[in-house]
Amino acid sequence: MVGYHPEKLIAELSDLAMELRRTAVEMVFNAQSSHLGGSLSAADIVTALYFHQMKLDPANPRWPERDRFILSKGHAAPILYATLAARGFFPREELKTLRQLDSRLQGHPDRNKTPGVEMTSGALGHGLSVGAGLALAARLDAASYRTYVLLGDGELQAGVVWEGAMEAAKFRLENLTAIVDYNDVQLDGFVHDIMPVEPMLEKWNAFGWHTLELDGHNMRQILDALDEVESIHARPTVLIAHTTKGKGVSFMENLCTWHGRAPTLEQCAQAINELGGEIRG
Ligand SMILES: Cc1ncc(C[n+]2csc(CCOP(=O)(O)OP(=O)(O)O)c2C)c(N)n1
Repeated sequence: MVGYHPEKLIAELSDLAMELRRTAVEMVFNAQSSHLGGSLSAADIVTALYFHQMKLDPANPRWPERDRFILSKGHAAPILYATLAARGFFPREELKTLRQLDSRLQGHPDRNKTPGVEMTSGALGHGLSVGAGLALAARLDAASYRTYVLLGDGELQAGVVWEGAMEAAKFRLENLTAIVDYNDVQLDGFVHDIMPVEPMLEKWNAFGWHTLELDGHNMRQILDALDEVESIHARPTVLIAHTTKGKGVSFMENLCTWHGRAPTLEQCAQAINELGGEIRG
């Protein structure tokens, strides 16, 4: 049976995801640049991982036994930075420096700069192969950490993703979990128009993966799926998480025009309001 998660936990994590969305909006407004749509779609998944699922020690970001998270869709850096700061990897104050020269928070994640970032990403497609390498390394070291890789559905159009998928199945990497943030929107249009990735479940199954499908904005379903992953043996698992790009902000939802645009002050205020908060000074 999938673990029971109390209502209180679900509500707390869902609220936290909203708070992290608000933080991401503020960051992108301050920087007047970066990627909100794919940050807002990933917020619930990233919150569940960092505030419930993963073993971490923010005071010791390179603790050998930590679970690893790879943001393969590296352009969603704002939600990762908002989460890392909230989890205590670095001061929240630093979030204001997003994309500034010499900041530790560059437009795309840099593992040599930012505490808690496991992989330098941004060039789409590479996270799954690196994640498979980490998972294989864990096995060779007899270490118990797990590796989670978050991919965009548009990113799945990159052939190298499937090389990683083959490798993970060949080595039966049960300690590797891929999560597809399946919002059906990429940079300049719908994924189903530009280069369809369906049939999604059949593809991953054919590559030898265990597949789970869920609503990527339903915290209970996310936690249940992450629990179920741990009962799967001799195969990697992929969570196909159905999401909405720009989730929570009415004028951003499902629009590729908000893939990489910064809000005006009025739009920022409205977005934060719709996400249940008030703009801070
Ligand atoms: C190899 C590579 N090609 C192109 C890009 C430019 N690019 C950045 S984000 C993006 C769209 C990604 O869509 P998706 O993976 O669905 O991300 P999400 O909708 O979750 O933001 C593209 C094409 C890139 N970063 N890397």
